[in-house]
This record gives sequence, C-alpha cells and structure tokens, in this order.
Amino acid sequence: MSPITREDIGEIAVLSCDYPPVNALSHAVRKGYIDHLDAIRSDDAIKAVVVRCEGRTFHAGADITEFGKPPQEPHLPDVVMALETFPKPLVAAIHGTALGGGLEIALGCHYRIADPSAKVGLPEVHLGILPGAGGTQRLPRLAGVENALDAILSGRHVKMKEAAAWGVVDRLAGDDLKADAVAYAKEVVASGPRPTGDIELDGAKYDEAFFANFRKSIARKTRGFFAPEQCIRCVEAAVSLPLVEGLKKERQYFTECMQNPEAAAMRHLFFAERQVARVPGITKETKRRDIKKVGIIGAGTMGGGIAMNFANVGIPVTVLELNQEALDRGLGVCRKNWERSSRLTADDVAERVKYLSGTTNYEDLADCDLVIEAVFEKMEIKEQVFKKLDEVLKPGAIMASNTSYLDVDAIAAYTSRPSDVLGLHFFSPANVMKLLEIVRGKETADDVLATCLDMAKKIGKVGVVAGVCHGFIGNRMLSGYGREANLNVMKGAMPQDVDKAIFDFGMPMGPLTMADMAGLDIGYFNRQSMDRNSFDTRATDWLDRLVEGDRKGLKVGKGIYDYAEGSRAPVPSPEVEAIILEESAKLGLERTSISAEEIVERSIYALINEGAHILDEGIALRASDIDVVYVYGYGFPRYRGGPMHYADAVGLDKVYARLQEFASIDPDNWKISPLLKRLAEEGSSFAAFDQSR
Ligand code: 3H9
Repeated sequence: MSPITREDIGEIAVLSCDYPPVNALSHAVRKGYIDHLDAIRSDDAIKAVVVRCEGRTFHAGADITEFGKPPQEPHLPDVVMALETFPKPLVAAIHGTALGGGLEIALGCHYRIADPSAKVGLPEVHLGILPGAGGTQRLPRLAGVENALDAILSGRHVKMKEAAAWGVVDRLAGDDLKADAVAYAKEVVASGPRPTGDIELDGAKYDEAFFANFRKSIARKTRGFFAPEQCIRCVEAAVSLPLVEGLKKERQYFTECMQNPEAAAMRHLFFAERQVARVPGITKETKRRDIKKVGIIGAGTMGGGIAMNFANVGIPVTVLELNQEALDRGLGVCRKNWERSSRLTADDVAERVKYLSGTTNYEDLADCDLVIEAVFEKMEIKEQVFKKLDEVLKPGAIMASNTSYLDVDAIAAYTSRPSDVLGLHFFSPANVMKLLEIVRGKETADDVLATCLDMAKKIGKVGVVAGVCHGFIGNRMLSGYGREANLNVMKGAMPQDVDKAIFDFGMPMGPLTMADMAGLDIGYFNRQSMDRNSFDTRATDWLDRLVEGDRKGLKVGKGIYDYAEGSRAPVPSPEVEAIILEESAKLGLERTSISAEEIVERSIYALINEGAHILDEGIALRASDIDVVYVYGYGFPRYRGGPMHYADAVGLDKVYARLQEFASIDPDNWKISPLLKRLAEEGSSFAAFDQSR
C-alpha cells in the first residue's frame, strides 16, 4: 500500500503521507506522489491539491538510509519538478520540520501554509551533500540570495516567523492546519499554479565580489569541508542561469558530493549520534529518577560551566565552594559568560541567574537529586567530597564525579551507596562543549545511567557511555597521539612541522600548540609522580627541559613556541630548536626528514589503535561511539567521520600494515590491538564489527 493516501474534499484533493517516523521521502513515497499526480491530472472534478503529512512532521528529507544504494526512479528532483509543473495549484501544508527534500517538496508546490510552530531548513550540508532536489535553485528565488545562502550553508532549522518573513510560506495556519490548507487551496483555484522556478533573480546584484566576500566570511568554519563550496557554486548558478540550467549544475555538484568520502563520513556521524543513546539493558521502560535540583561541588571554571548547563534549561542548581570569596568569583564568572553571549537578551540572562545559587555549606545540598563534583583531580580530595556527600544527601540522590582520569569505582567505594555513583565527564568549556562522557561504574544502577542519559539530552549534550579505565575513552586515546607528536620532534621534525601536518589533516590545532595552551607544567608535574619506566621518556625529556627553563607555555609567553606580548599566535623559537637538536643528539637519534603523511599516520593511527583496544575491552560500546567522542570532544574533523570511521575509510589492512612497521621500530609504544589485527586479516571493518554486535 502506498504511504500516500488521497482524500477528496469537494474540489480539493488532499494527499497525506503517512510514513513514520519522519515521513522520509523513500522510494515508495516518491512513487506515491507521481501516481497520485497522474490520477489527479486527468480528474476534472479536482481543481487544486493539498500536500501534507500525518504524524509528527512534514517530510524531514530524502531517505538517508537509501543513500549509497543504487537510486530508484522516480528520483526526488523529478518529483519536485512534477509538482512545480502540475497544471492545478498545489498547496503544501507544513507542520513539524520540513527539512531538506521535505522543504524542496514544499518549494515545488505553488503555495505554502504552515503551523506557526513549524520549522524549515536545508540541512544537507551536515550530511556532506547539498540540497539536490532544486533547493539551491528555488530557495534563492523565493527567500532571496542572502537568506538562502544562510540557510543552505548553516543547515539550521529556521523558525516559522523568520521563514515567513523570508517569503518561504505565504500564510500561517490556525489550530487546524489541514482545514486551513483546504480553505487556502479553494482560494487559489482562481489564481492557478505559481511555479517558484518562474521567479526571476536580479543576477547583476550578486556578482563575483559578493560571492568572494561570502566565501571569506565562512572560510574558517568550513576549512577542509567539500560540500559548502559546492553549495555556493549552486547558488551562483541560481543567480546566473535559468532554472533548468541551474538544476543541471545542481545535479552535477550533488553527484560530486555524493562521491566524496565526506558524504559517507557525515552520514556515518548522523546515525552514530542517534545510536549513541542506545545502551544495552536500558530501555524506555527502565525507570528514571527525577532531577529537579542539582548541586555542583566546586565553583572553578569547570564547576561553573557545568552549573550553567542546568540553569540554561531551568533546573535550579546550587554551587558549593569552600569559602565565600571563591564562590562569589565563580558565580560572577557564570553571569559574565551569559552576559557576553550575543544570543542572550538581558531578560534571558536574568532568567538563568534566577536558577543559580551558591553555598559554602554541604547541608544545603541535602535535597539535591543530582550532585556533580568538579574539584581538584586528587583522589584524597575526591574521597573527602564523596564521604561528605554520602553523609548529607537524601536517599536516591545521584552522585557524580567530573573526573577526567580517576577510578570511578574507587570513588564510588567511598560511599555507602555505590550504585548511585557514576562519572559525568564534561569537556571544557563545559557550558559550550557538546560531549559528555557518562562513566558507568561496575555498580552503577541502570536507572542512574538511564536518568543521566536523558539528562544529557535535556541539557543539550551528546552523552556517550564509557566504562571505567584511566582516561575513559577520549583522554585514554590521547596519550599515544601526544607521544607520537613529541617523538616526531626528537626524530627529525620541528614542532611547527608536526602542528602543520595535524592541522592540515583537519584538527583544530596541532598537538604541540595545544600542549602550550594547556600549560607544559601540567604534564611535567604528572610525570614527576610516575615511574619513568612506564612511559617513553624520549618523548618527554625535551619538554621537561623546557619547563625547567621556565618555558611553561602560552600563559608565561613562551613554551614550545614563543608568543609576542598579548598574542596567542605561536612563533617558532630558535632557543627551543637548539634544545631539540641537543636533546635528539643526547638520545643518539639520527634526525631524518619526516613527511607530513607520516606525522599524521603516527599520531592518528595511535588514536585508532588505542580506540580498538578500548572497543575490545568493552570500555566503549561501539566504534561509532568513539567517533562521536572525538568529533564532539576533541575537534576531530567531522568530514572524516571520527578516527574509527577514518580507519575504515583508509582500510584496516593498510592501517594494520603501518602499525606493524611502527611496532617493529618502537615495540614498547605500539602494542597492536588484537581486534584491529583480526578485523584487518578478515578484510572487515569497525563498522561491520559494530553491526555484528
Ligand atoms: C536530503 O533531503 C537530500 C535532498 O536534498 C536531495 C535528494 C536528491 N531519512 O533524529 P531523530 C530517522 S538529505 C531516514 O531521533 P528527532 C532517524 O535515524 C536529508 N531516516 O528524531 C531515527 O531513526 P531511529 C535532509 C531518518 O525527533 C528516527 O528517524 N534531512 C531521516 O530528534 C527519528 O529521528 C535531514 O538531514 C531521514 N531523512 O528529530 C533531516 N531523518 O529511531 C534529518 C530522521 O531508527 N533528520 N530519520 O534511530 C533530523 O534532523 C531529525 O531526525 C528530525 C527529528 C529533526 C527530523
């Protein structure tokens, strides 16, 4: 049975699509449209048509699960063209989210009416493609070139008020969208069809300089991506060519996008982000605890940032500090951060401040449903905090640690209720970064985990479940990545060579610039308390020398790089280069030139290898979860889909072969994951491993 049904209301045919969950434009839906249009075309009793959807939303786009498979006719651009050229007026009735191909269907219709709460958008760029069913040609005609560029390049969901102002919809509906759409269709019978493609654009206004400026304005955000430039080229075609020619260009650029690895990577992330919330043993039926009040221990940068997340969504949050001065300072920083946000009005800020309070007394947290500790990373301090929380908190309260490395099971053991304890590892700045590692201890109760997964979503985070180990998923993987970057410097590359190679790969900054930003003294002090046999001192002795020479990083104006006063731009340092040469010589290493490709392979393959260990040990539930962690927490380029997807794209056999070469040189550093080895030898992939579980 076709997912599209027809109901005739007098002279108006109402086509309703019912294809849960989001009315994606799959083959059956596209065919349904063509079949119904063919029947209505010759039906003299019908004078106009309403196009609408059942369920929670108008079409949310093309069916992404069909991408990468052989395309089946009728293709979506042909369906949209069939709508636009239909001889009777068509009215799209939009509710929910008309996205991508969904909006393109609405643009193919001649008139649009919408529920005021609906949103529209062309989010294809987030899938590494472009609106390929005429969206790049029709939206500029209807909404104007600037607005269309904004929508297409940002992929954002545009609220109805704005969309109406752009001219994307003609009318807002009252309480009954279907009835209002039918009434509207009756009205437009007399006016007849009004094809969007007939609108003429003032091409002269949008010259080369206009597009050059636009490209410049988004260059930083789109560095390394393929699809955004393709989108711009399409809009250039829209302003300079007739519709049919523009559509041909759109098809060409769309096909190029589909063939680019970026599309597969972004599609992988789309599904990975949805998969991540699925945790074995946790179902809709798993009971949840109410989170009506939250406590945060520590008003430092981390504690304050975490608190902001809750106040942002209207959950009262109390921050605890040891003394009033530190508390006032911490709460003041939260206020300033909100005030500095260009997206918030004074009223928005006041509303948030209302939910934020402070205390120096643990007893004030007694009625909290969730308390998150964000104090100094020392086990003795965590012990004190958790013992105190155990004493004062009401039964059933969830106790969480924001530790980035420490043993969550050991922390839980300080309490009399370890099943109420888990790790909630936020990333800095905690009010901005989307990632939240949810660390499930060996005794963490299912309802505690389920509650925190829901809570993550509520505060706008992507929650990824991790098991207990040193550094969990993200930070544990970093150690090999950093080690290889540092070792490359000893073996022949200069810091700027390493950073450039990694930056060009797509990371937001190179690992050595990042080390300077974090402060070289942090690693230095950690190493002082570690057994020197437990890590490769060749990678770190040169850094220790920098710290001992007072080169602690950006905060003191010199570290691996020099920094001009007041500047954050790293400048290669002749002094450091001399130290590097001396330290290499001391180690007896023969410096050789290391290609950018090898620099990338060493660091990124170290990430992948550790990721495979983590997967094998069950610390991460799936390879795609690791990808989500790296994309959201560490700025791994989205267009590469995360480290594990990237490994699959390179081919695990190739990655494994390279790992063997590295291991033959530095066997202690490269313990190849047995899982990676097995998958490589079987010709398999991390994606196939995920699917097999
Ligand atoms: C396009 O249109 C290309 C054209 O221009 C050109 C073609 C030639 N297809 O997100 P949720 C599934 S590209 C297939 O959890 P929410 C999703 O996987 C498309 N499946 O719900 C999930 O499945 P499951 C442009 C889809 O309420 C379920 O629906 N459009 C699609 O949080 C629920 O999804 C987009 O990029 C799809 N298009 O959010 C829009 N969309 O339950 C993508 C969703 O098995 N979609 N699913 O995990 C969204 O942004 C959100 O899903 C939406 C609802 C806002 C609609």
